[in-house]
Amino acid sequence: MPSLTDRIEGLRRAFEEAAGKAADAKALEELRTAFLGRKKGHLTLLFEDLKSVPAGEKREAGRLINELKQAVSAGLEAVERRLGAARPAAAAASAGEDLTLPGRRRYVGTPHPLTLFEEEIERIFLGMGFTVEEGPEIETDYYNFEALNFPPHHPARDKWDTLFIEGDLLLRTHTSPVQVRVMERTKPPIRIICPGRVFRHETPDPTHLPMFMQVEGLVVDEGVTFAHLKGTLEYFIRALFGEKLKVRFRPSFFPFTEPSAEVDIECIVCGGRDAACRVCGGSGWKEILGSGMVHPQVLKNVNIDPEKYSGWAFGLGIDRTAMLALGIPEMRYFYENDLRFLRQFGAK
Ligand code: 2NM
Repeated sequence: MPSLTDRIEGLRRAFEEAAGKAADAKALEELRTAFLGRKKGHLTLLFEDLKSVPAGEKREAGRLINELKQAVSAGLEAVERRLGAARPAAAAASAGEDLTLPGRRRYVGTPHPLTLFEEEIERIFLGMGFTVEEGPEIETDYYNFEALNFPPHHPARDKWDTLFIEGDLLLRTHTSPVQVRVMERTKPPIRIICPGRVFRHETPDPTHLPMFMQVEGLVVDEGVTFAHLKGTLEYFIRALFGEKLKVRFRPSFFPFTEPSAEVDIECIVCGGRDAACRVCGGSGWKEILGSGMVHPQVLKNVNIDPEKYSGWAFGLGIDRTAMLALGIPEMRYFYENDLRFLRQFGAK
């Protein structure tokens, strides 16, 4: 039996020779097991034999075994580095690949820009205590027009604006019928917004489509005034477009509100400085929504007492407002589902 010192020296040489020859991951693992294996590895056996070394020589023998263990660990790491660096480069070269090319990005789907914009509007109103309500896209004449105080011969009832289905049925031209339905079944206070698709008999052009998105809002309670309408809509518009934006209220008319107002914001494209601006036409203002105090007749129609309660409402086109906010020149882009357009929005 050779001395422990000789065995250590022999194992060191054996390791170095084997490490130099190891050419693949399998050889590396075999070498690791042979030397560091927990049960039968050379080093485990050496540590076991250390027990029978005479007391005076134990210290020095232990030091030598530990030294070998460190040398083996370092040697295995060196082999691992050599194999790791060589393998992909060699494999790639033989397969004719160029590892310096950038990776291919995989496109995962993202929410539609109109969905993102609708959610942003919802977030602002949810923050003010509103809730979101939805309703049917196919409506009756009553909910779409009559309950909303449309006179029998009002032009908006004309077939040029409304897509009729049959009999009493039509495609809703706004989301106001959702608000009528909520008022019918809810005792004030009411604070809701109603987003959804609406339909009009329109010839498509850059800013008109027969189907688009709208969001309407409604507040009904005791003591609600035009000041609440102004304050709430101004807060909403500034939250959406920016705090410093100029906003103006301009008298208007709707059958279902009295008084009524349209709301303009300063043109965010030219700021009123371009007489030929394609967005505001040089006026410096851009209309973004219609609003007003709910007509007492509308409240009566849903059995809410207009002597006790009052309300205000607004309606806004999501598509048109998103076009303005995002600088999109064609409403059709929202519905063509061209990936080159859609990929510009949402998380990448
Ligand atoms: C608008 C403009 C002004 C409106 C009114 C109502 C209801 F149901 F309460 F009477 N809903 N929405 C309204 C008011 C809508 O859209 C331009």
